[in-house]
Amino acid sequence: MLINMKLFKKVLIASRGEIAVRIIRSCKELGIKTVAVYSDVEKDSLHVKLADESVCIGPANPDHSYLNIPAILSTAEITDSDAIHPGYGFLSENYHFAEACITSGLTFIGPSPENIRLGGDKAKARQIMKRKGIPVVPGSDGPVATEEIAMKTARKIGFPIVIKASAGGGGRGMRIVREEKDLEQSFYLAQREALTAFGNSELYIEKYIPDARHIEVQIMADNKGNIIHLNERDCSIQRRHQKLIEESPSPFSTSEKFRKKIGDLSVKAARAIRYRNIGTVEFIVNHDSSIYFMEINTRIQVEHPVTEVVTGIDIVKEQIKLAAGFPLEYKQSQIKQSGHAIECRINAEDPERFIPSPGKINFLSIPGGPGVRVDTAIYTGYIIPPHYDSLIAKLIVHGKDRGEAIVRMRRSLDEFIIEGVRTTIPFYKKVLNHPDFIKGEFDTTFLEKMNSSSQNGLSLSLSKNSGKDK
Ligand code: MV4
Repeated sequence: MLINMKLFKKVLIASRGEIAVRIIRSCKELGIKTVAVYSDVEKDSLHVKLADESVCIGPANPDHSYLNIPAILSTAEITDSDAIHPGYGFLSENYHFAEACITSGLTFIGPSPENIRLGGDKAKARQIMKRKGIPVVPGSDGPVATEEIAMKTARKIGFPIVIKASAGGGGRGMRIVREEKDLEQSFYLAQREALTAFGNSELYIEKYIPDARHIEVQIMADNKGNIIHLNERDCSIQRRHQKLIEESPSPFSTSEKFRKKIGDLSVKAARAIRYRNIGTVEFIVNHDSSIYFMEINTRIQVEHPVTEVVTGIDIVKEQIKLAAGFPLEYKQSQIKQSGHAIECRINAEDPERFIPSPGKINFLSIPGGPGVRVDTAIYTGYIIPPHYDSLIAKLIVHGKDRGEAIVRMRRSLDEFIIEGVRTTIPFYKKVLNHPDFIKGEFDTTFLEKMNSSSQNGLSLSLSKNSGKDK
């Protein structure tokens, strides 16, 4: 039911690759014109082909193209766009960019600049959530300025602890300290790393929860303070804090009681900071099912299709409508979860060493059939540039239950043919055949355990078609 509020005439998508294609698709269904921006090595990319208009905004180096705020804003001006969608990555969590869009008279399709600023200050966000009665991991109350304060905090909560960067997130700059004797050096190394990586050396401390689960909840809020959640996603299988496999529901949330609890907590967290638009609240969940707030992500996430297929909701469309001032279209009671979804992030990387493998795709055949979705911007003949993230496709499957989703994912990985570059498809075939994954018994240490068991000669059989992904 669309009330007679105006949506946008034209949206500039300030991103590239599969997420730019994804946003163009939702814009088209809403009758919104689209503007693609691209760097001078991407004139043949799919998001440029699909957009109504496209403008080259600079050279391959993202600093001078996809991160070039003046170039993006002036492109919005000359194309007469009335809104900007930042996608994910690049400027999507840069609150200066959100402010600059608004100052230029454009709608920023995302949360408020204040939400983004706080989402980017992990120590502050943690402190606010704690004060609002949301459970956080025992640790420092805000940032720790000196090694002495860090030591005092660590002694109070007990080792192992983890040192995190306030401006970090996604585990970047995270250091686990298992014994007191290692704290001083780790603290100063973490400070230097945070300053180099984020331009901000501020750190905070938490008790390290070993063998935890990473469970996050999709939230949606309108500009009137109505907030709902779209249930959880389990993202515990990560490599160097890069999520690899995501699924919903979490195999760990076996009871509706747990799912309701983590869902209610995510809405409470959003309300605590007067959140607007869509976002994701991340939690660490202990083996005893205790739930701890971790951080809030103020953008559309790579793994959003997992939630889309189990709820039947187009999250990008809702994001655009919420940014235009529309009220939430759904009540919490209308959010139903049907079946089970799994996503594998396919990267153009060596499947053992995860080293990028850019180049020309000589032949591509995409899986399909019941319950299969592939979000991608590649095509036969496309040249994967070396300048950007190596994610080339997201393979999402939907089954009536987890068992069917696993079998469907295996079948789809076998069908997926990408020739000309190396990909991580063989890696996923291993994971989807691993007994612990099949049982749903995995946590954040799954990859270490899988690699150490394969190194001890217990290597898992690669699927028979692994050679296809050369
Ligand atoms: C933690 C944790 C355990 N204890 N914090 C990693 C990325 C970011 N989302 C937060 N992360 C974690 N924070 C405390 N206090 C476990 C993770 C974590 C993780 C850690 C190491 C290796 C893989 C991981 C996968 C998911 C979450």
